[in-house]
Amino acid sequence: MANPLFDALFGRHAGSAALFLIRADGVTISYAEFIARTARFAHALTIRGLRPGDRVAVQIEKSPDALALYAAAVQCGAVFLPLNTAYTPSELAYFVENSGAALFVCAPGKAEALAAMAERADARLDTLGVAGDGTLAEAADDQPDTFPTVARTEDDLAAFLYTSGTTGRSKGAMMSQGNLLSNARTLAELWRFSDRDVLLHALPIYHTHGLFVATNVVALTGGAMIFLPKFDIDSMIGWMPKATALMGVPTFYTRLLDDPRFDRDLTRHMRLFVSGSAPLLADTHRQFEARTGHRILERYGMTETGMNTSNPYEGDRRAGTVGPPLPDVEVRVTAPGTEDSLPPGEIGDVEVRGPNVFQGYWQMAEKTAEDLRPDGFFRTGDLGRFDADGYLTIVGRSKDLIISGGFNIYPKEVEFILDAQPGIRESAVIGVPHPDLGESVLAVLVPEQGTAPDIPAIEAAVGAALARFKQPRRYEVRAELPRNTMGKVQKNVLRDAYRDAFAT
Ligand code: MCA
Ligand code: AMP
Repeated sequence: MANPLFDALFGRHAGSAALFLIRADGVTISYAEFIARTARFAHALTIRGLRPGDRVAVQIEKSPDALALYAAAVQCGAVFLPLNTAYTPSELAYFVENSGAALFVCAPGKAEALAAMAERADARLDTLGVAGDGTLAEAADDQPDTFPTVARTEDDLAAFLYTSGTTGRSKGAMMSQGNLLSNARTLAELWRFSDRDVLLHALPIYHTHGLFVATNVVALTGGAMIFLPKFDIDSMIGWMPKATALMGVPTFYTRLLDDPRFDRDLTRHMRLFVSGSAPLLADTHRQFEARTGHRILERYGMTETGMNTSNPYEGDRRAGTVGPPLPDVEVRVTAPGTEDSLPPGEIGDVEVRGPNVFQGYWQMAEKTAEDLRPDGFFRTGDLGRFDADGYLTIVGRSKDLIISGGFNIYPKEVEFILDAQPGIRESAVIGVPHPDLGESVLAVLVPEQGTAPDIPAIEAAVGAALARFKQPRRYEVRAELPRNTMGKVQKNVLRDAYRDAFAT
């Protein structure tokens, strides 16, 4: 029976001896082996009682088994909910509870610490490690290596990805099979992926970039991936000769450029370098070309929409721009507060419509209605402008968001913790330029009059509550926050004041 996403990505390769994954230790996994492992996991999920439409939340380290769990969720019609491995138990509790996950899969070493949370959320707890270990792997091991794929349509949900907002808690962006499939097809064609490609994969697989852009595009076209646990400069340099393409966040490219081994000879055979998730400095783009002769292809996307625009494969890849809209995606730049498109050259709100745009936020009809217009355009919260020839440039954000090394941090979430600390009257969290991460987190604290904040105690409280990447890397103390006449905190004034805080 048909399951469009599973059939297109995995089902079509059943029995194929072609290479799919190359692990960091050199061990290879063919499509046939991967699909057999997937089937075993699909049986294990079914035995656990997971039914089509049920959510399976996972916080596990990157591994071929972790990827097979994604494929298995798709095969049995479940909704896959991947979670950042850095999230703390209190962050996780929200996602597992809010999604109503029937099953929560974590790393074996974390099971003890997370058991009570899973129980409170009424989710069954299983574990999956990187060495074929864990309770879910054990349940899968002796299952059959084929599984009757559960029928789905393109409108059925395939994944939830949580994304924060400028106010309130994180929202579960509901992605349908059709959302993921249309985007993978469009990108594969535009970027000319084929079964001859070998993608150097060093991104995490709990975000759109590493999972849906990288993995889906490669699986759709029958190529292979060098599947590294994380970005490590020596492994990147060591494996580059075996790859044809790389997808990364801008930090990947600045780190590669910082290494003298990364040169024209090492990259001569490469077909494509793609960058996204955060702005790539035009300067990095130029340095990259001068060093390697390759022009990085920059594209632009979001969790709620997948990819929206891309510089061309053939033709001008323009530094500092994110290229024209994808062939099946409409992008408009509107005058703030209106639905009126602005002419080229004028800066406004970037809005997106197409088969890539998500189905709404899980159980948040009001938030969905705020961001998704009745005519189908999604308000991205990014500010941009079109050139006369249709290239989009992202010039900033109307949403209060920090992007550090490709990870999103919503200041409100950090300020909420800081404001609750003893002796703190209020706080403002901002992103300031950082040479390695693009932006880094700086907190401005306003203490109660006559007190000095206890920074180590504040750091400890923040550390217990928030993933490491969200924690401020620097604290500044001020008597008050700059405010405009409406009383709104002027974060731009703070960003200017601390612009050089992380300069080297
Ligand atoms: C790790 N750390 C970070 C970050 N990553 N701190 C701030 N920002 C980060 N991005 C912290 C760790 O907690 C640790 O803290 C220290 O930095 C070193 O950790 P390590 O694991 O060695 O990190 P790293 O190797 O330096 O990692 C940096 C990285 C990684 C390679 C840039 O963060 C990364 O792979 N980022 C990619 C994110 C991504 O895939 N984004 C796509 C989402 P300490 O030592 O102090 O304890 S956006 C998306 O999907 C949209 C749709 C799109 O358009 O693509
Ligand atoms: P996320 O919510 O994790 O999906 O992050 C999406 C946000 O990342 C977008 O709304 C943009 O602000 C930013 N982003 C992604 N790609 C680019 C890019 N190429 N240039 C500038 N910003 C980008």
